[in-house]
This record gives sequence, C-alpha cells and structure tokens, in this order.
Amino acid sequence: MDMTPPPPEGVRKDFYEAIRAQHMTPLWEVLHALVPQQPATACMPAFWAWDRVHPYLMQAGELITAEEAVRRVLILENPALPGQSCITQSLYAGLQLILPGEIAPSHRHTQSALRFVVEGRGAYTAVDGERTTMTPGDFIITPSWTWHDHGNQSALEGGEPVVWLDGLDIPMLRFFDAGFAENHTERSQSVTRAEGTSYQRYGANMLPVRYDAPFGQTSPIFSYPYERTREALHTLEQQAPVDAWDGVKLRYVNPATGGWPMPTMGTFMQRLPPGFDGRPWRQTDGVVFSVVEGHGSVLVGEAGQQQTFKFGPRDHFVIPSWHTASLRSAQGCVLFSFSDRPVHQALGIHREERLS
Ligand code: 1HN
Repeated sequence: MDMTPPPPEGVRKDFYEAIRAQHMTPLWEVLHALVPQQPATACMPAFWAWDRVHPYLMQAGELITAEEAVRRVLILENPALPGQSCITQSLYAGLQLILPGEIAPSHRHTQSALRFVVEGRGAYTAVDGERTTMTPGDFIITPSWTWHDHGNQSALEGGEPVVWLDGLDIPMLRFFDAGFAENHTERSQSVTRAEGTSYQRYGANMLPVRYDAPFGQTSPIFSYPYERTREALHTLEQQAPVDAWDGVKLRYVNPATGGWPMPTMGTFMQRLPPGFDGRPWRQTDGVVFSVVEGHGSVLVGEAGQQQTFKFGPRDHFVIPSWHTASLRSAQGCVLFSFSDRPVHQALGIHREERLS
C-alpha cells in the first residue's frame, strides 16, 4: 500500500500554476469529467411550439429579404448551449422561410444539409442542376459540396410563404475544422435536368446499369416525397405488428447502399397509432423531432426531473443523448426525426437501451 501523505495545502496548487505556464495541466483533476461513466451531455431537452415560432418567422420575413439574408433562418438553439448555433453538440437546426417571388442565392459548402418541409407550397430547391418542388412532409438532401439555391413562385402563380426545417452537420465540421464554402457566380444555377430525373433514375427500386454515385457517400435521391412515406406507414399500421417503443418507424435509405442517406445524419419517419402508449428508450444519438401530423406527448428525463412536451403539427423538440424518453398519442400522429446516428455507428460507439 502506498502510504505517501498528501503534501501541505497549496503545494499542489502552486505546482498547477507552475506547469500552466508550460501549457500543461494535471489529468487527475479532470479525469472523471473527461471519461464519464455514462454520457453527461451539456444539452437539455427543449421544445419549440409552432404557434410561438411562426409569428417570429413571419416577422423575420418583414425585416429582411431572403436575398439579403442569403438564408433567412431562425436557428433553434439548445437553451443550454447559447451562442453556439447548435441544437445538440453535433447538430445544427433552424427554420427557414422563403416568401413568394424570392430567391435564396446559390452556393456550396462541405457541410451537408437536410430539409424537412414544414409548411406552404410553391417553393423549390435546386441541387446540382435539378430542381425539386418542396411539399410539406418531403425530406430533401443537399449533399456536401453541391451547388444549391432555393426559390419560390410568385403569389400570382400560387406561391405561399414556405417554411422548412434545416438540419446540418455544422458543429461536426467545425469540430474537425473541415469547413469550406463558395458562392456561385449566378444567383440561381441553371437547370440541366428535368424535375424528377433523379427520383426516376434511383428511386424506382432500380439503378442505372453503370451506377456512378453522383454524390459520393450521399444518396443519389435528393427528394423523398412524403406521399410515399405516408402511404407506407399507414399501410404498415393496418397490417403489421406495431413496435412497443417506436410505433411504426422506418429509416430513410440510400437505395444504392441500403445505408443511411447521408454520411453524418440519419433520418426517420414514424407513425404512432391511436392510443399508443410507448415504452421508454435511451440512445447515445441526440434526436431532433418535427411533428408532421396529429398530436401526442413525449415524456423525457430521469426520475425526479422529468418533463412532458405536448406536441401538435409543426412543433419541434430535441431529446439529448442518453435521456430517457417515451412517446404517447391518443389520436395518432406522424413524427419526422434526425440524429447523428450514422457517425456513432461508423465509429462503433452507438448504444441504445429499450427499457420496459
Ligand atoms: C445553408 O446553406 C442553408 O442552403 C441553410 O438553405 C442553413 C446554415 C448555416 C450555413 C449554411 C441553405 C445554413 C446554411
């Protein structure tokens, strides 16, 4: 047994001071925090009610044009991480507004983006020469380093204010110091393919004979229409077993690989049938939810500090890493969600627990 008594008060402190000048610090003072026994995220659960968010989005529409803003977005900031532009440690989320007749100019960056359309009709987004119309419930991808711009029809042509959820891997790229960006010379890139070309080429359970992975590790389908997703979920709800934790939950796929549609973000859509009273789960990937249809509630947190968020259409919420959560819905609902699960899995560190 080691019987060395600790040195007198202040001796260690003086030592720490001395080594600080050499840009060194003792591991033993921080070891527990560096290697926690279980995830101890700085993030907190948070909820953005649509009826509180929507008026501010419309106000933003009066304060600045999409052109001047480049992207007119209100960032959803985790309340425990103010000023960091992130909703979890690894993910950015924001709500973007584009008004009739507006253009959000073309640029590209190494950060990958997903769009989940929340409200309104008439807008399009263009990715590498192809446009896709944005319809509520559609999941759309802007792969890393692809030119992208957004636009909206004039009010005369039926354009409405369109709002979507942006999910980006900004904090991850910041962590890796791997961010690059470039502006296009034109406001809108020129269209080189007819709308729907990618979906017909890659989204019909077939692939071109000489498949060329146009976006590298990212799915060649850049728009996943809600119509198809909705039909699948509702049919499965009628004719297949319902999972006690998730209801009917599907993940989006890259049809060429069977893997995630994006290398950094996994996306999901789930249907909770009427009367669903889900069992609790926790997982290392923090998740952002967008409510598509219906109402329900989520109970989140550990015994002693639990909270319930009651949600309805177009509400958003975040469940941080390793927080226990369970979902309920009396009338039934549909939820879109995204997380950084592909990265956890690629690194072999993903964990989840399904509790009873
Ligand atoms: C971006 O390019 C978009 O293209 C949205 O719509 C949000 C946030 C930070 C950096 C780039 C977009 C963004 C962004």
